Amino acid sequence: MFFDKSFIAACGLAAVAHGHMLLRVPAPYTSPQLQSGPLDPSGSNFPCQAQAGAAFEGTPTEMAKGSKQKMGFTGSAVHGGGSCQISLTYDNPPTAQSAFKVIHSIQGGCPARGVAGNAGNDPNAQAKDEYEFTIPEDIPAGNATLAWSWLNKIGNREFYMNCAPVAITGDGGSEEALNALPDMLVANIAPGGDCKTTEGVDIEFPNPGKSVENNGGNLGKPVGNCGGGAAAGGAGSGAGSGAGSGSGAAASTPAAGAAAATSAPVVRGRRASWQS
Ligand SMILES: [Cu+2]
Repeated sequence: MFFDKSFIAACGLAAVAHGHMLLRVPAPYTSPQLQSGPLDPSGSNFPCQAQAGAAFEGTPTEMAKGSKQKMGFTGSAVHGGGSCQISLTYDNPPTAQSAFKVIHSIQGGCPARGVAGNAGNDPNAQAKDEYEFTIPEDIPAGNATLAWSWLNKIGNREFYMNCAPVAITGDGGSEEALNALPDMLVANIAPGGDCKTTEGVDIEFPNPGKSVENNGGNLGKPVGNCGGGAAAGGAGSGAGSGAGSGSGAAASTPAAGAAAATSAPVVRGRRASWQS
């Protein structure tokens, strides 16, 4: 049937019928304007729904290190939930080579807890569920991009990613602590290599990090070469010592141009598997 359940649940086919979920809090970038729907399978708008010719613009939300923050959404096409991550990069603007470091993982029940299918059909509705996360104390201050990534449970195999400009404030912090966080899991699109999710499974992240909300559900690992989501500290002594020797001056100012240039190649090296 034209309107059977699987058709309705398939984002790619039913975009007109239901719209999709959009990040509401923290305030997303105003440019590029958020598009309704998952990222293109080719990765052409990875990360953050990047668009050729559209600069990343928006007023950063200030977030103090150690503070509790809230994440919320607009829309009702929650696709049975799934699993989400909240990640940061200090690259301005974020690029396909940026390392997004995970500060919180939600396994099952995101962006809606306890919903089997969709939560209605109003793309403009404020989603009921909100999620709390903490800005780590030990990461650097600076302007950053916060990413919400979502691997939906029901429907087409997709990768959603909306981003928000944030200003991390507070003293101290180190690039080493940032680099030790896991890399954001990318699946179902070209930048994720052959890493895929399975319909009906709430993705259990290979490396969710230390801050995790577990909502149960049908947890299971992604399939394919998903990189293990290894923390930077475990990436090998070569990369570790390289970062250390090159980043002594960069540790407290990752957003500064010179510091970012010093650290970026090390980070990129870790993500190179899907680029080659
Ligand atoms: Cu959708």
